[in-house]
Amino acid sequence: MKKITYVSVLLIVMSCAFNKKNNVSKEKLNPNPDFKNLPLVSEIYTADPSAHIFNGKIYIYPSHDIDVAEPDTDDCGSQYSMRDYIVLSMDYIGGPVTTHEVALDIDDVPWAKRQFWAPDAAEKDGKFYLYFPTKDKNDVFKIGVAVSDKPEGPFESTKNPIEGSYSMDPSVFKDDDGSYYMYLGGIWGGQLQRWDENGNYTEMGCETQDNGIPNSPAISPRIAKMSDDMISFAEELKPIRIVDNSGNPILTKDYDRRFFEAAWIHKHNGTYYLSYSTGNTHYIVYATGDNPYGPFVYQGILNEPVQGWTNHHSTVKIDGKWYLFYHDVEMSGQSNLRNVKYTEFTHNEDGTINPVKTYFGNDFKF
Ligand code: FUB
Repeated sequence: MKKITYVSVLLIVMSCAFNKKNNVSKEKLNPNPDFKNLPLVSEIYTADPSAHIFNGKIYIYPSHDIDVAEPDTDDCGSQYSMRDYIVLSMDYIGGPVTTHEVALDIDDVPWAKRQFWAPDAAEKDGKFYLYFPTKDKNDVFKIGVAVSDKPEGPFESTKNPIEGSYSMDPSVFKDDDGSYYMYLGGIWGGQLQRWDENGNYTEMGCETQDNGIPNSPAISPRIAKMSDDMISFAEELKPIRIVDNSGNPILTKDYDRRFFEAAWIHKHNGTYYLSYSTGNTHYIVYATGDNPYGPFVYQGILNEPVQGWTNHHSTVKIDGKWYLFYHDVEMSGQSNLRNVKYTEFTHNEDGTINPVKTYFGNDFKF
């Protein structure tokens, strides 16, 4: 049983208040959710947590959700209209959480128009790099980068997006040899379907959500090695193949397994684990490979659906244990007002991951 604390009571009261105005969510929320974990912070809404150990502390780079008037009438993600980033930190796992000052505001990004979506961060030679997706003046998602001497910021944005970048949900993985790789992409509102695998762009509306061919291989997330300067790519973005255990590509129509958004890499016992969200089936699943570029072989579920439409995560090893950082909508009951949480997860001896379920009781229905 989780402890009933002052914070829990406050959350229940807030949750009731927000549920009353829950007229923009599409999902049917579980009427009696029994969550296993508490939100990390309750003073702001946070989502899409990218967790790292920097300078011996745990830093979490989340999206900062805000309540906006935009209705959820399409699948473009217009209700996710965030405009700044705020970093969280803990000195140790389970310790008090610090909510830092604003790390980056959209007004300080010269090329940005709207929507600060899921960010990530990396450290190199004592400098910290915040990678973030936002729409440019033409409403096209690109990836920006901002630099700081401190992990919590404030960060200073470069003048332009990373050349050759597109779509959203960047995550940056540091390999054991000191190389850094960016993974990115997301379909539907994330616009990856507008870009072919050679980086050619076709303008299209939100009604075109994938490649439109159910039996064709699903749209792939992309990878590029970072240059030494950490603010540019050392190569063009390349697609990452995700295949089943017979080596056949996961198909567009395979909604339980195909890539949607939120690509993240961790390395365990020499194996590369690519985990990602399946979007409209709400899983975080994972596939494994023997190098950063793949191909990656689909293995199974890492995180069962959470309450709320989106499911977005990161993984980090702390003191020899693996933790999953994720979000749900316990505080608001509203899909675009999320709260970040974490829980431990484990790998089996054969390398598979024990799927995480972050609530007690029946599965959520969508
Ligand atoms: O937070 C906005 C978007 O929702 C993220 O970029 C996606 O991964 C989804 O969580």
